[in-house]
Amino acid sequence: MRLTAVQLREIVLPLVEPFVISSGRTETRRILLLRLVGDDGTEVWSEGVCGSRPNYSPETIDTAWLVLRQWLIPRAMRLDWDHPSEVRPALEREARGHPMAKAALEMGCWGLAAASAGKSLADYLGGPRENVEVGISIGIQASPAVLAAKARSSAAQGYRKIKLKITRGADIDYVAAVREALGPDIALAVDANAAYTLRDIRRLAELDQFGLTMIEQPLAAGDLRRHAELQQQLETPVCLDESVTSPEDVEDMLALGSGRIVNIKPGRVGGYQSSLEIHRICRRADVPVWCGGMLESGIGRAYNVALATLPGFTMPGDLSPSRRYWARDVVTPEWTMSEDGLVTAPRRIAGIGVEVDTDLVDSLTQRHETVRSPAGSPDQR
Ligand code: OSB
Ligand code: MG
Repeated sequence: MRLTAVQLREIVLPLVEPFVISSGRTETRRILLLRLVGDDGTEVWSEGVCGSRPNYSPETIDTAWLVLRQWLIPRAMRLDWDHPSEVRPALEREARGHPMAKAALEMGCWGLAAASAGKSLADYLGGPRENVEVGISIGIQASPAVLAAKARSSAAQGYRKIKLKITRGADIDYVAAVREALGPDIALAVDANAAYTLRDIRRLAELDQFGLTMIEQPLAAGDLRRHAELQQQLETPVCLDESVTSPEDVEDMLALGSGRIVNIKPGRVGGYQSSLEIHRICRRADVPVWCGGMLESGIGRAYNVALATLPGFTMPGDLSPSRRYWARDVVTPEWTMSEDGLVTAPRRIAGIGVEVDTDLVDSLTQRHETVRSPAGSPDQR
């Protein structure tokens, strides 16, 4: 397969309610979409997970646009691949870093391969799970009481895991109110998005009393050694999110003891090939993984849901239905969740498994640019 054209698009989608994490607030999502065309005429959409500000990761939608247009797309176009697993090594040789930009393109190549083979993404990946358990990620709220009310309504909707965003100054009281409101049985987790330092160790240890499933990314992304020190002093399992951008990061986490659970966001770790490797490493080490989210549109969600059908994804993913994010999603049908908190991986339509509403995408498009393959023969490396 060779790429003949890749279109970059930026669309703007307003969230139905603002989403607040320790490092910032999002009201409207600027989303990077790619439309890939293969030399057999197959077309597919993919999505980048980068935000508009570098508050979660160093990448933004603008850095991804630049590196995709200038380096990654031209490099991928020189490749004639038999299998999409060949794309990642070429992109890694071409550019250091920029895993989110790479993921948007690399996953699109997997989508293209699946579509070209007449298979759904889940079938192409070989994921056996029909339904995937869904958890909700609730942003920081104005008070413990407001948060508890939101958590209660989420539990009533069927979510299998409730994850609360926390930060310094909005942690213990908030978690206490939710545990009190929901009772001891529901899976409850917290996500600090790197808000703490090792000096907060005693405060973080107070969270042990709530029987949390995990504390996600308490410390800074690069703090693998410090996470190990923290994990030794906590009963609550540490889950890494921002710290993991490659399979090597997971090997380091395991060697150091920096955590016991991994949040795999394919869009954060460079794409599917990297995600499959992380999944394999974690299965071998008996470390549970789950699929995180980045407020994706229905396009990015398709890639996440398909990945989460793999056997190592044993914990509920941040794979909420379209309505939790958008008044209207860009795909048909929209993503839904059953009353008992499951999302089904679509297997009837080849490729990403849902149709993209291109009229809606057009009307939301802020800018677009198409990179076309120059005439000439591809190289094989
Ligand atoms: O840390 O998991 C995170 C959203 C934006 C940036 C970081 C995170 C999140 C979420 C949202 O938790 C999960 C979702 O998409 O539902
Ligand atoms: Mg997180």
